[in-house]
Amino acid sequence: MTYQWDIMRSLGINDHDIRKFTDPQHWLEYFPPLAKEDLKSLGVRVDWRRSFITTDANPYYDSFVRWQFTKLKERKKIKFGKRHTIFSPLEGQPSMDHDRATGEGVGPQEYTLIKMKVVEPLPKSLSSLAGHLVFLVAATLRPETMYGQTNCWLHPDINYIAFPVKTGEVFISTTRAALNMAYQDFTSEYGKTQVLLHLKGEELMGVALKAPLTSYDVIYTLPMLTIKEDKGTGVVTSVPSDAPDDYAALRDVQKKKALRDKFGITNEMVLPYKPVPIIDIPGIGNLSAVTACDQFKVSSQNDKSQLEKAKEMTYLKGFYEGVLLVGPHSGKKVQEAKKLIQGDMVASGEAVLYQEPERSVTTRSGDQCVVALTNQWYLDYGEPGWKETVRNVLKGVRTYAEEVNNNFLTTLDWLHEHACSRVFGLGTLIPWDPKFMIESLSDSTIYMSYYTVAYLLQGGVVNGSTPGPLGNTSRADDSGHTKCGDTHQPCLVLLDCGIATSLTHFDLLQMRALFTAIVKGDLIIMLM
Ligand code: A2H
Repeated sequence: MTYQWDIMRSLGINDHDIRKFTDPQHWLEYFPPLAKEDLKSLGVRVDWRRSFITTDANPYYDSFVRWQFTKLKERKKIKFGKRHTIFSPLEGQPSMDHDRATGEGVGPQEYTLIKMKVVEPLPKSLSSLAGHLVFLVAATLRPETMYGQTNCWLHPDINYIAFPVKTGEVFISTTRAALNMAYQDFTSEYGKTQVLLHLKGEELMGVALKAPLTSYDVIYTLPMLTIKEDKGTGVVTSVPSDAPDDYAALRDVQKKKALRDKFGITNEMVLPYKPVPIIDIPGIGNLSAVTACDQFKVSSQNDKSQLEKAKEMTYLKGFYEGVLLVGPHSGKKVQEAKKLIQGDMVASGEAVLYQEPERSVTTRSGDQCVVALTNQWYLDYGEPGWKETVRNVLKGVRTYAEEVNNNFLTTLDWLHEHACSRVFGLGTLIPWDPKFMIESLSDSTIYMSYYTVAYLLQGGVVNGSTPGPLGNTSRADDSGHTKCGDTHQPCLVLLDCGIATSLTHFDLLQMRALFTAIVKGDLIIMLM
């Protein structure tokens, strides 16, 4: 493990001086002049008059960001509420891209947790839970396939825990998934799980379950060796009609008596279970996984390359062209039925929604992130009207490379609520709720425009401690108000103070379009 202290030593800073960095302000004083010297020695040509610090150590920039956020709030683009966010339990706050050591760009992934009820009397390994309703909770992306469940998969070597949830029921999953659930209000104490039992997968083999929607009265837990510990709950429901992984693994257990014997699986738990036709895919049929595994001669659950081909053949086509053959939504396309069936199961208490990071996210402090429901200020980037405005603006922006334009469009598609508050760090405090700070990506969306006028305000003094060429007039006072112009609107003030040149600067940098996108034309009108 390399500590920050080691990195600073490697930069040639002595122990006495390293101590000073415990004051975050010291970073702002120490590094900028050195970076400037390095850049100069590289021969980089820079207009140093436009350098500035982007925290509240610089009152000019601070007032610029406060103005931006006040404006967004007035326009109802910033909201408050519980939202699913990538979150660091150690730091106790959302972990945004800048805070991460791994997992940049990773967001929450939603799964449906299928509640598979352990049939009473409880098996020996769970006997201490007698009197509780106990569920193995399986994470699936395909709730509409639950009509075809034939068994439940557990990995014999993975560790699971049994823990109580708010409803009084007991869930069984991996510890990692339980922690995510605890941060999503599943447990009675936020962020905490009370472990009732530690169980190895092999102790839970051959357990009888009652699962929602399936035509089989009782199904059993069986071993699957390809289950990943760091995905979902480590409990996987098996639909051999539509998932090649499930079909291959079920065939393995059905064919290999030695495998059954090893885990105490009896014939009755496996042999009567056949894939059930539940979805028709035009051109493939109503047992797509069986057809695909046969076609690609998948030999076992470990036949990775052939399974990949089988999955490629079935999944995409199944989603876009598959038609449901069973249940109240029979005849509907899979795409349409998925949400409806998910909704039905959630409403009836047979399933719950669960989220986790779509890939591993670790913070710079080394913490493994979860998805948490947290109260926070968030930018409502998902609002359709706002997106439409931005799309229209983008039509008028020359991006030179088509790829850049496409990247903007793709981002606009997936962009949704974005947490913009945090509880510690450097930056600008939220003007109307100063116990929160504006997160360091959110305060940089239009900061480039500040370069256009920075030299007039600060004249190269990075923390704005001495007035720039414009004098002291446009500097914000403590409340965010400025001496000239009306309330907390530094940009407007700049104009009031006579910066006619800024219009040209904005045009030059093509900032106009960006501004329109973000504040719906406000600045343009002001600049005009
Ligand atoms: B799916 P993604 Cl019918 N290890 O549910 C391995 N696989 C796991 C897992 C784990 N820890 N946790 C969940 N899964 C499986 C049904 C299904 C699924 C069908 C068709 C496709 C399909 C029945 N099994 O998934 O890596 C679960 O199997 C194909 C995408 O997060 C879950 O949904 O994309 C899926 O993998 C989640 O995979």
